[in-house]
Amino acid sequence: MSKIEEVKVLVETGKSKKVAAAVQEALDAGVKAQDILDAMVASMGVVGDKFSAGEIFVPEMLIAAKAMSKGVEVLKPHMAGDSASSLGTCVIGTVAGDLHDIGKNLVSMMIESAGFTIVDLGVDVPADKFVEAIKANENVTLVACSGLLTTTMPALKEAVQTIKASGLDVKVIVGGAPVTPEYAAEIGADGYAPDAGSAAVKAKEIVA
Ligand code: B1M
Repeated sequence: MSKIEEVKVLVETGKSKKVAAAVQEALDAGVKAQDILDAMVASMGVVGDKFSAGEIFVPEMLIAAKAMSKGVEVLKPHMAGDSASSLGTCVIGTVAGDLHDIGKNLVSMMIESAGFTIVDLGVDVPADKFVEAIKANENVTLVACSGLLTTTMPALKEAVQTIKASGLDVKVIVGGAPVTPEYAAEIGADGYAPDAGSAAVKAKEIVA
């Protein structure tokens, strides 16, 4: 089995104690960080499909997520981009009612490496907490809201509209698997991105 396949299997089966070492071994063997990340994201897709098929349940999804997070920690220093410029502070969080944070953490990592300072509010963030964080932190230029569930898309809308109604001068970017560019435009977001890499590109574009 190749190093990258080994990482995939360890994530899918939630072997969090072994993933970090396997990711490091893959890097040492010359596998690119982005390829390892893509493999782990694909693994989470497999996990989701198994959940949909009733082959696994929430605890298995949770341990797979923990395993992936361990792998991402090892990759983080290898994913850093050009952060020489300062584009201000980005407040980021997963919206109210939603506990998914892997995608949000990847977006955070990429936006940070694009030149933003990150204030991460975590998961299950009510709309008014985003506004409080914009006021409480210096030079907030961007808010990034993630939502992974179709049931939390209204919370995404509430977050964007509460931020906009506050009159604070910030741009808002949204994303997450069920979000579409059309929905982002409909709820008044300034930007949408389908994945972490393009979120960083879009963040720079809308703040510039
Ligand atoms: Co949940 N879950 N989950 N889950 N979970 C999904 C999302 C699901 C698709 C699984 C499935 O049914 N196939 C499904 C949602 C269906 C839907 O609404 N359409 C689902 C469900 C139903 C649920 C529960 C309701 C299950 C239950 O309790 N019956 C429950 C809800 C809990 C809650 O949030 N209130 C639940 C719980 C959980 C766990 C807690 C067990 C765990 C999360 C742990 C954690 O995050 N720490 C979990 C997991 C792991 C998943 C799957 C398997 C993996 C998610 C993931 O991390 N993917 C997921 C299935 C899947 O994704 N195929 C699933 C990898 C990650 C890199 O991708 O988060 O999509 P993703 O992020 C992407 C893009 O979306 C984008 O960039 C990232 C890639 O670069 N992106 C942005 C994300 N945010 C962005 C923001 C941006 C821009 C881009 O700008 C700001």
